Amino acid sequence: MWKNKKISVIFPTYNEKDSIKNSIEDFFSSGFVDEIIVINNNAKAGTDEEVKKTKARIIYEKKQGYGYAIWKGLEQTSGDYIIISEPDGTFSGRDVIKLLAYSDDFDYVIGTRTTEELIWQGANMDFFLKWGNWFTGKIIEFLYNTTSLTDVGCTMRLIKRPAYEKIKRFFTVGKQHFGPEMTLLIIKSGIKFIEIPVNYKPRIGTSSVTGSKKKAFFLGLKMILLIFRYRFKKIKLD
Ligand SMILES: Nc1nc2c(ncn2[C@@H]2O[C@H](COP(=O)(O)OP(=O)(O)OP(=O)(O)O)[C@@H](O)[C@H]2O)c(=O)[nH]1
Ligand SMILES: [Mg+2]
Repeated sequence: MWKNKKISVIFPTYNEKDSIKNSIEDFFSSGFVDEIIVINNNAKAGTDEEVKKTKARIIYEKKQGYGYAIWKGLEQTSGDYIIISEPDGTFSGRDVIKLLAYSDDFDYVIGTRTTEELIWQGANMDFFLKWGNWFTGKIIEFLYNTTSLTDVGCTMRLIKRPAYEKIKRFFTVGKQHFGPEMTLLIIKSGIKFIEIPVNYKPRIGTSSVTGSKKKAFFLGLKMILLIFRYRFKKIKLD
C-alpha cells in the first residue's frame, strides 16, 4: 500500500526461471507491494514451479510477445497503481519507493536505465545501447516537445489506473516495442508524466533481444518509425 492505494506489480516472463523467485521476493520486500502477477508467456519449463514457491499469482498469455504479455497483466490487476517490471534480475525492488514517491505528482512514472552511476558492473548497457536509447528518447522529447527522456526501452514504470483506462483501447503493439507506444499514448493524452533514474543490474539468464546488437539495432529502428508515425496519428480521446 502507498497512501491507501493498492500497489500491483506485473512481471511478464519468458526466460527467467532462474531469477524469478528472487525478483518476486525482492519486490515484495520493498514493503509497498500488495500483489505480484506473473504473466507466463510460454515461459521456460520450470518457471511456474519457481513462482509457486512465492505469493505471486500466475496467469497465462499464449500469444507470443512482450506487449501481449503486458497487456494481459494490465487487464488482470486490481491495483490502483500498477508497476510494470521484469523478473530477470535487472531491476531492483528498492526502486519501487522512487516510483511511488513521484506518483504523488505524476500519473505515469517511467524509469531510465542510462544514468551512468546506476548502471551496475556487468549490466547490458554498453555505449551503443546507452546512447541509442538516449538518442531515441531525445527524438520523442523534441518531436513532442515534452519533458526529459533519456531511455525508451525501460520496462520499469508505474501507471495509475485512470491513466491506464484512458489509453488501453489504443494499444496496438504486441511485440517488443510496446514500451515506447505506451509512453507516446501517455504524451498524446496529456497525462502528467516524468522519467526517473533506476538501477540497472546484470541480467540472470540470456536476453532474447538486446543481447544481440543486430536485433537491438532493428528494434531501435522500429521504435523510431513508431515515434514518427505517432507524431501525426490522430487519437480520439473522450
Ligand atoms: N523477448 C521476449 N520477452 C518476453 C516475451 N514475453 C514476455 N517477455 C518478457 O519481457 C521482458 C523483456 O525481455 P528480455 O529478454 O529481458 O529482453 P532484454 O533483451 O533483456 O531487453 P531489455 O530488458 O529491454 O534490455 C522479460 O521479462 C521477458 O520475460 C516474449 O515473447 N519475448
Ligand atoms: Mg530484460
